[in-house]
Amino acid sequence: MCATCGCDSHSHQHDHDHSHSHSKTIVEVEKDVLYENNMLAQRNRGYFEAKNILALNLVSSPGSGKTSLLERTLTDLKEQFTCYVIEGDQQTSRDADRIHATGTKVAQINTGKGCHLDAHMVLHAVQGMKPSENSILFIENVGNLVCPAMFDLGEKERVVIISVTEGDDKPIKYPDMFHTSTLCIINKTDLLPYVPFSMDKCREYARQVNPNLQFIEVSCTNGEGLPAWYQWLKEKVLVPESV
Ligand SMILES: Nc1nc2c(ncn2[C@@H]2O[C@H](COP(=O)(O)OP(=O)(O)OP(=O)(O)O)[C@@H](O)[C@H]2O)c(=O)[nH]1
Ligand SMILES: [Mg+2]
Repeated sequence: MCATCGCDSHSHQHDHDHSHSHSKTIVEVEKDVLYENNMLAQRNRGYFEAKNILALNLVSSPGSGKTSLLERTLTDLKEQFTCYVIEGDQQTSRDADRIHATGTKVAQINTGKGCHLDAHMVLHAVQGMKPSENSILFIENVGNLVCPAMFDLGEKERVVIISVTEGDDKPIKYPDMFHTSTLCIINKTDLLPYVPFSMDKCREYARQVNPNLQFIEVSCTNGEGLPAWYQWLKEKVLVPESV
């Protein structure tokens, strides 16, 4: 159970009449937490828009390849964009160390018992980081396909990463994450010969929960497909009007 979002409460949301007092209290707390989060997310979004910062929230199960994707991206695009990274993990600065090694400014957030980043954490990280105008801010969320879906961070786009080792049915088992994302990156395609993963089924399941979802297939290990991801990024970056 997450100490901050009370995700334990979700198992209480049945269809039948359920009037235990503890259940009612938990739902109210969840509403309050999300209300406050959404207000702060709007504040973050306004800040990002004012400074023309493209903020992207990278979400996935643990180990799908979020940090690997960032390592490749930051290395390959360092001459073209100014980038910043916020790293979310329960413990350690291992991912921040990997990002730091690419020469990118990075802030690590350790959530402790928490299973997701929230808008308040991002606000604090951004205040310390002071990203420059016309930059890209990548926010790597805690590896978790459930709770981060509920927490708006003020990002422009949410990018969900799934790797072929996880099984092609994840989009219908964890629909909220795929429903709230703009782009789905399917990673570890180099392993396709060794695992029972149907690309067609995965896309079909994902479209059932989000007909507008875009897909890019990549391998962070051999670099296959990364140019399509870089192209997607370039199209999202708003070029400031010349003065
Ligand atoms: N074969 C293969 N392995 C990959 C690929 N991308 C990442 N990996 C491996 O997958 C493991 C997890 O990668 P990470 O980038 O740490 O994953 P993550 O999503 O950042 O993990 P958390 O931050 O713990 O949620 C590492 O051992 C990577 O080397 C890929 O495209 N192919
Ligand atoms: Mg990581």
